[in-house]
Amino acid sequence: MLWILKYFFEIVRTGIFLLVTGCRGPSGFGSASTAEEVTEGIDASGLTVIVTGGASGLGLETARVLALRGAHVIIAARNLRAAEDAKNSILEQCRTANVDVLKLDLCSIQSVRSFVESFKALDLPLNILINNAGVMFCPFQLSEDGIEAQFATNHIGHFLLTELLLDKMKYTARVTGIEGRIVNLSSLAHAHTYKNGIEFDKINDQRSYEDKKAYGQSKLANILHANELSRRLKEEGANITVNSVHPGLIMTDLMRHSVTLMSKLN
Ligand SMILES: NC(=O)c1ccc[n+]([C@@H]2O[C@H](COP(=O)([O-])OP(=O)(O)OC[C@H]3O[C@@H](n4cnc5c(N)ncnc54)[C@H](OP(=O)(O)O)[C@@H]3O)[C@@H](O)[C@H]2O)c1
Ligand SMILES: *C1O[C@H](CO)[C@@H](O)[C@H](O)[C@H]1NC(C)=O
Ligand SMILES: *[C@@H]1O[C@H](CO)[C@@H](O)[C@H](O)[C@H]1NC(C)=O
Repeated sequence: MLWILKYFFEIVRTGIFLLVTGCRGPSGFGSASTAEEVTEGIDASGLTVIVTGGASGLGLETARVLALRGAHVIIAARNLRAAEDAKNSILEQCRTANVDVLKLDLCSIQSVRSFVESFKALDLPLNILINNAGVMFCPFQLSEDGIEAQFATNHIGHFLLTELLLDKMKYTARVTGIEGRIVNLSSLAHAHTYKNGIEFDKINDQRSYEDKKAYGQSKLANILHANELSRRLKEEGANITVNSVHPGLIMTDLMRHSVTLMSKLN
């Protein structure tokens, strides 16, 4: 009997209850709230935002609604055609939207570096960085830098991207007096990882690779990184907050490698 209570308490405590029921949390919003509702009345004009993976799924909705609120949105995507389509679909709904597309393949260190160069060449401020792009449960594969693909895309690429953009973000926060934001899209899946959490010695080891645990590992790295960076920025007195979020369970292309989840779509 006690374990039922304990289990129930756990569901409430971890927010799964709110997630499934759509009940509103302390913020006044719940999992049933839309991005438009959450940002209603917010004037984001004057803010510049980078959304990685902004050409589809959650990233596209994020880019769309931020643009709707007046932000200058940079869609960072590896597939430029999809990104141009995304940009046009946003413009169709909102003629005045300010959206740009820049090439970024997070699975490539070289590509992350050239993205940052192109972005800096635009000479824009940077207020918000949304580390959203991700892959899930893909078969074992090494990036061109020899790193396992989920870890390379979900964590290493974003790690480097954030590092390279941090000066720009600190500068923007300082001269504008507006708090900067870094958001990492993590997942509840961070709790489902290898026995030792992050297997530092085996990240690129095909023999011990398990697609789901490797995803959890990369998502755990997202959270740990957000926590540590947040701590350091606070210590430095930089006016930038760092958060990681679990966005809920949404049927997007992310499920392309998961037969079980895909079958729920039909
Ligand atoms: N959907 C959920 O239920 C859920 C739950 C928990 C966490 N999340 C997290 O939420 C984030 C967004 O997921 P989503 O559901 O919106 O998935 P999605 O629809 O598959 O979108 C992911 C985006 O990331 C891009 N991407 C993948 N690899 C990339 C790379 N190497 N370089 C640049 N872009 C790359 C994809 O581009 P391509 O189309 O070119 O591949 C796509 O635009 C992910 O970080 C995911 O882990 C989602
Ligand atoms: C998440 O958070 C920190 C701080 O934003 C960043 O440096 C790191 O690269 C991000 N981690 C990811 C996406 O793995
Ligand atoms: C930090 O950001 C907040 C919110 O934008 C702002 O009110 C505050 O004045 C900023 N602080 C500094 C020291 O710039």
